[in-house]
Amino acid sequence: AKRAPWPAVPWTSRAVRGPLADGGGPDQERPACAGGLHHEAQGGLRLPGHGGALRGGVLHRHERQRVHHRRLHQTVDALVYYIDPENEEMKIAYPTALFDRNITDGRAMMCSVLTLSIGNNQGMGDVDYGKIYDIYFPPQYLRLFDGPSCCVIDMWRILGRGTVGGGLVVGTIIKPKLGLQPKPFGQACYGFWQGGDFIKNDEPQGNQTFCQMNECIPEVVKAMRAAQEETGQGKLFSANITADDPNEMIARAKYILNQMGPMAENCAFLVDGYVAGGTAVTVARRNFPKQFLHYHRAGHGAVTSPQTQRGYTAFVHTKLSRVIGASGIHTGTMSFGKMEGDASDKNIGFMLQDDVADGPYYRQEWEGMKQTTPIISGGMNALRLPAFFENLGHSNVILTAGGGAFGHKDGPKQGAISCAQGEESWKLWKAGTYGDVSLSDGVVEYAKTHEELKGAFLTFQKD
Ligand code: CAP
Ligand code: MG
Repeated sequence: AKRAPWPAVPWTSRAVRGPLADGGGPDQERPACAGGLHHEAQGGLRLPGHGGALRGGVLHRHERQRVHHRRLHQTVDALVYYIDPENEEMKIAYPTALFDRNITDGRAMMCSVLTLSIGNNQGMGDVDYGKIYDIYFPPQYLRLFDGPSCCVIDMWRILGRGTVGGGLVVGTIIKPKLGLQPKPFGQACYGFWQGGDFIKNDEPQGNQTFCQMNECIPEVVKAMRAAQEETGQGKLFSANITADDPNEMIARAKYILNQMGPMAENCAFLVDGYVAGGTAVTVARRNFPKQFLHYHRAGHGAVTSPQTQRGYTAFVHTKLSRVIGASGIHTGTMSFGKMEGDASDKNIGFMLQDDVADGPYYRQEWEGMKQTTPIISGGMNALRLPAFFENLGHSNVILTAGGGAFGHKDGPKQGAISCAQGEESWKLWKAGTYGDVSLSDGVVEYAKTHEELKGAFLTFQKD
């Protein structure tokens, strides 16, 4: 069949609104979203019995040959433009015209990008394995996505720290497995807020029968008001609005905002974006653009783990979250906590926060799109923070430490303060306050005169 030449494929709607709305028309200058499907020792798409020759990625066998002989601008087919059988590496360019757009406003749809790039290729009978290691968005196409509306800078403002270099937001998680009912839940918040900034619902908690939202949120509001009055500082709470039904999410969010009243901006919305999907994230982003959108990613390891030969990496997953507008996303602990990851994961942080950043294959220009702030979590405590910051190079992130706060021998207030001291000790060491000593010696030196960090040593140090 004769195909319409690309880029003359009609691009129907131009009614794109919002701060990134100036990207109009077909995006044909550069090969569109290029997904790098890759291998490493065990990744890649391979034809069984073909001695490691790479298979044409998401393309059908017969299509593959055809696109090889056709120039990109003649078709909306995806193009496999690079194959390195040795390294089991392949790169694919997708004309952005292939991706579906909203009928309402012409905006781009991440689900369509994913359907094409990580869709059925993952289940094909003759695909042994294949994983996306990087994905690039041409700026003109990127502008059709929402991007974040808020980020850590808004938190700094609420906390009274200005808008530049406000440093670590010290947070915690209240775990449902404690079985706390609304009143003790509120008391736990109050206790932590004596020393800390930010509390999040644990991702499995929102409206359990033993702690229902319509009783729990009023207790949180009460605790927040009291803690703010007593400490003279702003406090933040991230409420889980994740649900199967967008109407339920919106109902939860409206209820919470209503309860928060004049403190509404102190409230973030947590969406468990891997299990509930990108649609849930977009529901929150579009309906509540004034709220910090907290992307939790429980379950992502099923596709992102280095042990998994399919799916995409944590780098790709977190990068996509900035495109669709998360204000903050969990990035793991870069080997310093309990979750999988290694020190090089700091590149995830750079991709989320910088305006131009290098992924493993592609340099992404964000062209002023706001940052998505890394949320570091999972087995973190004060003692693990200095080396984490040293690896990352800064501390402008959000910490949520569950055990690291409530597990502190003197309680959550001291646990929270110890985390802030962990940050300060790193800054002082870096500034040379302790002379030419190792980071850990510098932190020990600091702890000698700071009770809470000393208490963290007595609680968390293993040897
Ligand atoms: C951390 C946590 C978070 C994980 C998620 C948990 O608790 O609440 O969900 O951090 O992982 O349930 O394990 P602790 P990630 O602080 O007590 O360890 O941040 O990598 O998405
Ligand atoms: Mg959790």
